[in-house]
Amino acid sequence: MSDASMDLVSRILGGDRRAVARLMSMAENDVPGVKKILAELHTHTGRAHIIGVTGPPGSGKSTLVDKLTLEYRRMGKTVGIIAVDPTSPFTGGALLGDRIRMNEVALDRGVFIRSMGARGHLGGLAKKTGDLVKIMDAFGKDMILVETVGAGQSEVEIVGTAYSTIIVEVPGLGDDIQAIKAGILEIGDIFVVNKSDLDGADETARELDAMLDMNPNDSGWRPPIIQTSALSGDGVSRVVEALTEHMNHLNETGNLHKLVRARARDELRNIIIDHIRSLVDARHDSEEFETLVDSIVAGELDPYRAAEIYLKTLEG
Ligand SMILES: Nc1nc2c(ncn2[C@@H]2O[C@H](COP(=O)(O)OP(=O)(O)OP(=O)(O)O)[C@@H](O)[C@H]2O)c(=O)[nH]1
Ligand SMILES: [Mg+2]
Repeated sequence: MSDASMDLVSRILGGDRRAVARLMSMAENDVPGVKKILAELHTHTGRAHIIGVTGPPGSGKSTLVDKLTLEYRRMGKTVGIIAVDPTSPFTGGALLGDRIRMNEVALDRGVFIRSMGARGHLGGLAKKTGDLVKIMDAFGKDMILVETVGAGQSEVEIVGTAYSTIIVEVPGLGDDIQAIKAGILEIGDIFVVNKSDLDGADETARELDAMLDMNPNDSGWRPPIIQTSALSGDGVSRVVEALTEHMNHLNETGNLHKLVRARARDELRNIIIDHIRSLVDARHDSEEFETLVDSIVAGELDPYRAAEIYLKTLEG
């Protein structure tokens, strides 16, 4: 590894915020050499409690994340916040939630905030989020909060790196509540009915409860449903308690080990796929490749057989 890379690693481990921001940009842009730095940091990870926060636009995720952060800071824990917005073209520490983050959380040295939009990350947002989580973890943040908007497949993947996932809903879902069923119920460890200062919170909580009854999971954990008003902070300490209980549950049942293993498995698989892809990309206009293309066009080879032949040359 180059001196500059070594320097970046030691600066991050030493608590240098600018070095962290720099490496995060490098990871987002996938610059050459970043893999070696992430590899070096890997041995310094594994301590943080990673928490996913997802839910519909405007449900109060950022407000809740800020209030959770204040609670954890009071408990003496450091916090990393990663806000992912797959619908935003912007990236590099700007935008999402920032309008409300001009407060004590943003000024606190024990908190590190990073936002990431979709630009240049098509399909790879979940992986990039995983990289940012890794960097926050190596940086020594005790709690890492990953906020992402929505309830679709990409959000499920983005919060897939979390140990505990909070789903934030709001009162008055009515029939819409059915819409959150697919995919989201399974990933929710804690359900929050935020904006409970508005009408209809009890009813939404009851509907969620009924849905959870109809879809029991086999992890032994019944997700609690907590009413909050993130704006005033009401109920937020109960979310903190539930997160602690969920982490204890994961530890006691051995489910944490299973989660960690599943993550390691995904990561290894993705690194291998990336590697093979880059091998193919680097040589896709090589002489062997073009000769095979000619053979296919000339009707001498079918593309499946040609692919087999080509893969053999990659192995060598
Ligand atoms: N009445 C009420 N309003 C709230 C509450 N929590 C948040 N809000 C307001 O709801 C709006 C959206 O809050 P955010 O925290 O930005 O919501 P979000 O889910 O992060 O929004 P996106 O990231 O844009 O999807 C803001 O105007 C908040 O002030 C609450 O408990 N009660
Ligand atoms: Mg937000």
